Amino acid sequence: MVKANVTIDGAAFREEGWLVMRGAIEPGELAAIDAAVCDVAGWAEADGPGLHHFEQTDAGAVLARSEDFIEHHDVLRAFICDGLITRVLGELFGEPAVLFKEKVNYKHPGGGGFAPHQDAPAYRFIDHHISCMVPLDPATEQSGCLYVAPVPDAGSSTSPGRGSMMMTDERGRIDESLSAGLAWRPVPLDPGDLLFFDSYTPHYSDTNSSDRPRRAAYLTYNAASRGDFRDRYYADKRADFALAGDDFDGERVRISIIDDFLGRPAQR
Ligand SMILES: O=C(O)CCC(=O)C(=O)O
Repeated sequence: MVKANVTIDGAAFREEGWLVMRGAIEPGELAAIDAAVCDVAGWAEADGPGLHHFEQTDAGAVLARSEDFIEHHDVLRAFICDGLITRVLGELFGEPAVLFKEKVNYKHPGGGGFAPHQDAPAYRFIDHHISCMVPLDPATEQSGCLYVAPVPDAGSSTSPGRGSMMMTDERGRIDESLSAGLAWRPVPLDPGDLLFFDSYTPHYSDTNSSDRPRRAAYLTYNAASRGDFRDRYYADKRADFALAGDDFDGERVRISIIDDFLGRPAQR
């Protein structure tokens, strides 16, 4: 079970745009989630359910991301839709949260990083989301942890999260000239920790230069009063990918609606 006694610092989330909760998940629960994520990764190789994306590393083609899987795994559905995370999000949104999308980024050794971006342009239909990163392996600077920065209009918003300043270009990235001016901070995490961040919070990550995978689930929610868009999001994303193909410029594999992922197209 997740721990009942964690404190939820909503003021820190509104001030910073992110919130780290250390040791929030009990080891037994964490082991069950880890095993469930291994099941999902197995589906990618066995033509099972879910939407899976591969990337090329110097060691060969590896799984980069799995998404759209909760209908097929009871352990993950319970953890994602009815547990500590939705309880915290109820506080951060100020009302119940509904799942918008779920994914696992595997970041195998040599797996690509993500250019500085905000998630908002990738998440259609509504303009505000909060994501929770659930690391399953240590996320360190070497293994490719997230770096986050406050948006420049910090503190001026009354929205439940950050100011909604969009800083991205047509690719969905934060231009280098803007990115260079942001106060980036690494967020190293251990399994059991949680990182909540707003869809306007600038973030990026580096290639995994360690010799172990850096797996992490990213669970994205919106305020329930705005509606339930999950089915529409995945129908739209699958249609988009069918039309646009599997890469950007033949150089970067398409795993997102925006061009933020720096991994190479897989040779399989
Ligand atoms: O997993 C990572 O390293 C970064 C993930 C990310 O920024 C994203 O999926 O939008």
